Formats: sequence, structure tokens, C-alpha cells
Amino acid sequence: MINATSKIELIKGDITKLSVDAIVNAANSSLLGGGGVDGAIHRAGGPEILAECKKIVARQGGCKTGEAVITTAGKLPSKFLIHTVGPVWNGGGKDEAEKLSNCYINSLQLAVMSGAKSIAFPNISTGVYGYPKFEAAQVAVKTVSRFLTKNDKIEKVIFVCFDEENFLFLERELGLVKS
Ligand code: AR6
Repeated sequence: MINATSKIELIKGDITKLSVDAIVNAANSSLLGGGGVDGAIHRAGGPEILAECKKIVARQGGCKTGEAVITTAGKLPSKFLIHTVGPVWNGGGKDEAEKLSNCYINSLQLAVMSGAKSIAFPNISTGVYGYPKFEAAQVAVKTVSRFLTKNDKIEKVIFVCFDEENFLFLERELGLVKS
């Protein structure tokens, strides 16, 4: 049995600065950029990323909620960039949890397929898309832990929190503090 939690790290900071094999972008279905972490990633990574996104859009017409695509990371210190589209929070009755879970699973699967051993996630959907942070942290930890117990190709998963609230919820979910 693989101890999933020992492979998960939690940090506070800017995901664009991370030197890992793959970082994940909380994108939108157009794949053509936006605000939040998406804007920060495109700004820091340069125009090569958008150019590859446009090719994907021409090929498959964007990316559906819960799915993921992979591009170059451009000028970012990581090797790959995985774009996933989180659900917009709609009260919880529109399969938001399953869709958010799919974001983590599909991103991890793409990472494995491209040979990445380390991957960093932002707190998908918890910004503009309005997913409650506590519930999002539960989905993130449950989904990633499950994936890691079944798959030994990924050696490190980093949850990168930009804000204190997400950090505290994830810290608790990961059992790093006593509740
Ligand atoms: N590093 C790590 N996390 C960050 C950074 C950063 N540099 N910047 C923001 N965050 P959001 P969403 C956190 O809104 O809710 C975009 O316009 C932020 O604090 O970026 O999935 C897309 O194009 C928050 O906790 O993504 C879509 O249209 C988390 O990243 C839409 O927003 C996610 O917030 C997607 O909304």
C-alpha cells in the first residue's frame, strides 16, 4: 500500500515560480486565457502557451469542464503545463464535485502519460468560479490521495495555495493540523 499523503506537499505561493515537471492551470473552456491563475500563467509563460492552446482549439474546439489538455510551459520553470477547466459553482446540485474531481484525475493522468513525476495544482475553481473552499479542499485531497494509492508513477503532488483560507482548509484535510 502506497502512503499517498507522504507524496503530497502543501505550500503557499505563486505556482508560476515552481520548478516541477508539470504545473496545472485553472483555465476556462475557451483555452484562450483569462484572469486569476490563468492570467498569471500566460503572462509568466509567454506567447508560446497561447499559440499551442490555439492549435488545440482548432483541433478539438476547446476543453470541456472536468477535462484537461497539455501544452508547453513556455518560459515557466516547469516542463509541461496542463490546462484543466473547473466547474462553476452552482449550489452543489450540478455535479460540481464530480467535475472538480475529474479535473484532478484527468490532469494526473496526462502527467503520467507525459512522464511527469511531480505536479503542482492551484486551488481549481475556488476563485472566479466560486467553489466553496472547504468543499473544494475535500474533493482535492480525496481525489489526489485515491489516485496516488493506485498509481505509483507520480512521486510528488504539490497543492499551491495563493490565499490563506485555502491553505488552512487543505492543511486540515491533509491531517497536518489537529482539528
Ligand atoms: N498561483 C497560485 N494560485 C493562484 C495564483 C497564482 N499565481 N493566482 C491566483 N491563484 P481562479 P477558477 C488562485 O479565479 O476559480 C480565470 O479567468 C486563486 O487564489 O484563477 O478556477 C480562467 O480563465 C484561487 O484560489 O480560477 C477562468 O475563466 C485559485 O487560484 C476562471 O478564472 C483559482 O482561482 C477559472 O476560475
